Amino acid sequence: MSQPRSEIAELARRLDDAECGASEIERITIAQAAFSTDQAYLVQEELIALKEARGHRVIGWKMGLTSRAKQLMMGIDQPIYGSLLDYMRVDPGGTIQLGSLIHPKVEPEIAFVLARELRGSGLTVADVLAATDHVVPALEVLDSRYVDFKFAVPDVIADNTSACRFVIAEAGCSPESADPRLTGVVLERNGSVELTGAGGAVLGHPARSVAMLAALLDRKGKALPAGALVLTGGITEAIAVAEGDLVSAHFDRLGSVSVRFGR
Ligand code: OOG
Ligand code: MG
Repeated sequence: MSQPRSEIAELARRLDDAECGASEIERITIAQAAFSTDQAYLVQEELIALKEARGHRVIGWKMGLTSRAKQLMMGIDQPIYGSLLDYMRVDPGGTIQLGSLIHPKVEPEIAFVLARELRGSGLTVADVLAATDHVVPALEVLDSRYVDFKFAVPDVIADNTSACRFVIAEAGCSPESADPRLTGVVLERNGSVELTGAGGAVLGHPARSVAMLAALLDRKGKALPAGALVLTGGITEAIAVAEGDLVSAHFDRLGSVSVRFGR
């Protein structure tokens, strides 16, 4: 079912306002049960265009719902993608102010930085690894713009997959010196272990998440350019945060990344 351009634009504006005003909104599929995944990606594109019109830049991509932990947590078993914009990037060890967010959660991820363009729908793990410059520890901070952080697939796609903030460690490793599938991670809050996992939780190999992203973008005639930054998806569940929390993710061989939450 096609939807008038004006409705797509209106949904994007509502989501953008919710993010900018840190106020939650009702999910789209409550009023529009037939709202589809294809329509949702159009809303996402429009939402990003609104931000670009204000001077923001897309600086990377993210995959979501790529691990069983995340799929079970959110009740959705379909991987999805979104864009990362410049204002979302926080320096490692930096502070995120909770006052400008709705109900943020944080999750550990392995990020890929590409040395070469990746394009097409049939890429293998080996193709992705051969095109990878380095892999690097990341924390993603999600903040669904929907009431109670609850949504169906089209809702979360329209909402740019809950993208909010992200932190990338200063240094990573080549995928030859640290196998991303076997890379273990320990997620800590204020020095106590909260959750643990390994890269293989992400679609069997986090490089498969990059291949799936390339395939999804290919349907739109797009490629991942050389230098692209890709967050491959939460390895563990995401944890809710409170003022004063220091959250850190320690990855075998890759290193650590942390972020603090302020008022
Ligand atoms: C959707 C985004 C999921 C991930 O890494 O699984 C995501 C959500 O859970 O709000 O970023
Ligand atoms: Mg994520």
